[in-house]
Amino acid sequence: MNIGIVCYPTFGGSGVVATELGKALAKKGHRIHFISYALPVRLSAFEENIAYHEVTVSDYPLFEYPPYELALANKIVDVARYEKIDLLHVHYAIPHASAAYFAKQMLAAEGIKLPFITTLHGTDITIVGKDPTFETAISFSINESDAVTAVSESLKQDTYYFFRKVTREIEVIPNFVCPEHYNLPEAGKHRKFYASPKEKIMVHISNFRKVKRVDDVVRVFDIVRKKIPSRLILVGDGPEKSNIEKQCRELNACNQIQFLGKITEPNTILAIADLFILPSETESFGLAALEAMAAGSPVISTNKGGLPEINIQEVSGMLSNVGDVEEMAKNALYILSDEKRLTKFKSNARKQAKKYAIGKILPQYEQLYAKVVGEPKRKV
Ligand code: GMT
Repeated sequence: MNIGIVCYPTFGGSGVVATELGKALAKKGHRIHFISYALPVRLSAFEENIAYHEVTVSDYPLFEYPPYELALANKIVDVARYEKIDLLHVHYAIPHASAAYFAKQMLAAEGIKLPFITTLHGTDITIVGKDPTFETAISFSINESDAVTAVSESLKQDTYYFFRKVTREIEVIPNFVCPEHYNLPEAGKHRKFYASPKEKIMVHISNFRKVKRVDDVVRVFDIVRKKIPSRLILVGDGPEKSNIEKQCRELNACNQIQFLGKITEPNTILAIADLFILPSETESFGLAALEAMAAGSPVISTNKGGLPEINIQEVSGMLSNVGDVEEMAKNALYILSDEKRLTKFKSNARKQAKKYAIGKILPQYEQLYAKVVGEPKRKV
């Protein structure tokens, strides 16, 4: 199949899922056209069957807000016309679903059919999308999609709850990992650069937005480090970063906390993690937690959104209420303080992640693509 994929090119989970999905589809012989405003971060090397089409937006001085959505719709039309794509798959509703709808209408006027699938990722529904500024447009473009998927059951329910006008059936296709990316026995030799053999390593990866509650990560670590020799590695960057640096200084913990920024291969850090911590306010899925599990790291997380669907209490990790730093620290100490228990949690985490191996999830997307392309055309 000839498939267009629209996504954000950044480090966020939706862009990562879209890129890894496209790469896996390309390996199976599909021709993939990524459409975005920059090269997706996980698409750094040449890959067979993959093309990249950049959306450029006019910087005419009149535009205080450059019309990205219009430029994107135009690019989709261009790619569909000349590359003859069979199907468009957009990741993250805003503004990708409405741009896809607009492109579909423009193409229909030329007699070209372009069905599109919208995958909802999380904040496009739970934070940004439910903002009244977007609500009507989001509901409309979800309803007009030829198929809609959500990355967890929780996100599907949230969509119906926040968007009362959404009537479209939503299929849950969970996020996935490529287990071989996380099997890095060689990475262990880097451990000595981050911790002594006696110290445990806790890791957190995020975009440092408020919703991630990175301050709770540091507060949990501050309790843990007083009981067990340990280090904290923080991966990623974002608006809260300088507050977190300040917090580390105030706690006198800078010697034990390392900020690595936006590294492109977090799997090498996850390979040396003893514990991953994700205390988010909400998380539609928590791809970072799944990646950590795939690398054999148990997860301390909150119990909100889709997290309980992937992190299983007392199996792959432990879950707590949002903000319950004391309990999260108690759970972290419970896992880290006993070697046998830690080993068991690590092996359980790997097993749990294998349920989300790409080999199991990819066919679900392929079946959906076949259904959408084969289906009689919905109203144009
Ligand atoms: O977490 C973010 O703010 C980024 C966002 C994104 O678009 O990348 O993440 C969302 O999508 C991921 C991939 O499906 C999910 O794993 C994250 O849980 C979800 N984030 C939230 O729901 C906060």
